[in-house]
Amino acid sequence: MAYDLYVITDEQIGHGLSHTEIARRAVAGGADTIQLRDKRLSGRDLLIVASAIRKVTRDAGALFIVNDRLDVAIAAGADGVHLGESDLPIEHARRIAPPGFIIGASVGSVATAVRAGAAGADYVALSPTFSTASKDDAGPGRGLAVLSAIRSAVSLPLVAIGGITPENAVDVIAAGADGVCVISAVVGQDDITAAARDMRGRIAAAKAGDR
Ligand code: TZP
Ligand code: MG
Repeated sequence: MAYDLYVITDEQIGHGLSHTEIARRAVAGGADTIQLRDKRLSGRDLLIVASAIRKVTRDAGALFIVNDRLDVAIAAGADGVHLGESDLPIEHARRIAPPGFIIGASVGSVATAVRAGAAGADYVALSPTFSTASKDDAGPGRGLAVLSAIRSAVSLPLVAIGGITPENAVDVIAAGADGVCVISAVVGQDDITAAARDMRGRIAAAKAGDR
């Protein structure tokens, strides 16, 4: 299923590999969703990278999501955009997005998850689920209790983002997430493909109730 293993590209954490190479290695290990995230790039440069990742993900049968930039996501033919609380409001993005376009939303509580669903989000990400050094302004981890409460309150696909490791992934799935969204646990590893494969296996085992 989409969002089981959702990998965000990051060239700093990826030891200098390009976004496209990170995406290539992650999908080779079974990542089913790739998000391009780079706050430094201009729209024009982001579009060039997004177009390359579009090809990699299409060839692999993976979803492709662009962080923050709905315009770039649409221009590159991505499957969707991921929006946070300081990005375009979901309702407004929905008005511009083509039919079937995926809009994902970062949420921090049950209330914001319910609101995102009502506004038209296609999936929600509890951000950050645990504390993380990968995003400067992520704030404190919200924890598994909030994840479970969101699971009870919304029927949309739910992913956990922030501080997910091979060790805690099983708990995250057990708490009700449909998948995990990671940077360092995959992109920060020497062998990105092997790390993705390992994480995917753990998620599959957790979903099978095989702990
Ligand atoms: N949004 C919320 S936490 C986060 C983002 C982009 C960083 C996740 O990185 P890691 O290394 O998986 O904790
Ligand atoms: Mg954002």
